[in-house]
Amino acid sequence: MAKKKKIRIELKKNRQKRTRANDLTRAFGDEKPAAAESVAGERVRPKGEMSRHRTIVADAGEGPGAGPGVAAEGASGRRAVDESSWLSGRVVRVHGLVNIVEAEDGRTYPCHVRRLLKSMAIDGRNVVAVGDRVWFRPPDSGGDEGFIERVEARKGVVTRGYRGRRHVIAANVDSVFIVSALAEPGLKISLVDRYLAAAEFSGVRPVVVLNKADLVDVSLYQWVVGLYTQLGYETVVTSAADGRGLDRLRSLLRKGVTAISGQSGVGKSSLLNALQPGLNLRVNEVSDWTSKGKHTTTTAELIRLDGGGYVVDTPGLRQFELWGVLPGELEGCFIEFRPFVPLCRFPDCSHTHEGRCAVKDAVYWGWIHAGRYESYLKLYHQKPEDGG
Ligand SMILES: Nc1nc2c(ncn2[C@@H]2O[C@H](COP(=O)(O)OP(=O)(O)OP(=O)(O)O)[C@@H](O)[C@H]2O)c(=O)[nH]1
Ligand SMILES: [Mg+2]
Ligand SMILES: [Zn+2]
Repeated sequence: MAKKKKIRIELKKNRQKRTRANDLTRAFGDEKPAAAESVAGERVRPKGEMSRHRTIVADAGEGPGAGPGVAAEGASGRRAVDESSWLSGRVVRVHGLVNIVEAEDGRTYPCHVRRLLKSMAIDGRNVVAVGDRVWFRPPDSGGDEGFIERVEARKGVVTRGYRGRRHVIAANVDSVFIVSALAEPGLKISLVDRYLAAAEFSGVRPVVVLNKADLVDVSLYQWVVGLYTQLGYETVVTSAADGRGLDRLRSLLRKGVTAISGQSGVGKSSLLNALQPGLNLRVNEVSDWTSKGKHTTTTAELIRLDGGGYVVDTPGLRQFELWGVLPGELEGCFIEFRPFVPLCRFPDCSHTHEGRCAVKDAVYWGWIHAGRYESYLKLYHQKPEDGG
């Protein structure tokens, strides 16, 4: 663990964004194979920094035949593929080894992933995630399952870290609702901050949703709304039970793909059911949220909404680690820290123990909320958070 950390710090080269263009060493280090270049769309880290993450399948082209999914095959002796029969679609559900792909005409096909694509993935998992845009070969006549031949480059991803591995929960996500409950289970600011940091890191627009407002005196939580609104995050107080806030959510959902995340039992599925009657997503029937019956939603699913837009209902996570975010990159995930970071005495200031730290000064003067700074420290020291 400690060894890993050391390597990571070397890689960090703090403040890479300020490196001048005439730095030849850096330019050299920047050279990447063409395939890596084309995945720039998969932003898993703040702008302007090199990615340490290898990407499974890269793609620059529009139609079948343009990307490395085929090129890689060519290197080992191109086989004859009839790409004209491929269809494009979107993965709406992953069931073990079978992926449900929705073609453009709305029909769904169960599909396996071609072995070549699997071998290109680092951990063998998550070659394909819900929301992925794919090209697939539909089942032959008489066959039951098709084959995913190519996966397009991803844009926004919702990931979680679990036992040191990165798990993509949803791909090509524009926005993420970070759902918390004001009660049952009680609000945990540090968990909200953790989700917010993850969203910043992935370049996905976060919306803070504070649900179960019917169970509390909302005036006691006005400061939370104020805190996140001042940071520039859309913050909505909702109740799946009495319907407040749902209109606002509905209008936020109208465009693009929104992932619904948050710990188990906060009411993610209930909110979606209330937003679109008829969805009938399974919700926890046990009203006592502390009892078993937790983790009612078990797989992510992409759902088309009547009013436009798509949502991905996700299962609450037991543990939510910020996979792949290095301690030195965290400062960029706390948006209000950004203006202060360049003012610290030491260019590689971690804002934890150093003297003349502009971030700590800002906390002292109240320009940065102390609770947010505490969340930063927790994340910096990689303390796992019980996500439900
Ligand atoms: N009073 C009240 N209860 C709610 C509200 N929203 C959800 N609940 C209840 O909270 C429990 C959990 O709701 P779910 O929708 O299953 O929660 P979830 O976030 O989807 O949980 P997972 O699928 O396990 O991640 C259920 O018993 C719901 O009836 C709300 O706004 N007010
Ligand atoms: Mg659910
Ligand atoms: Zn500092």
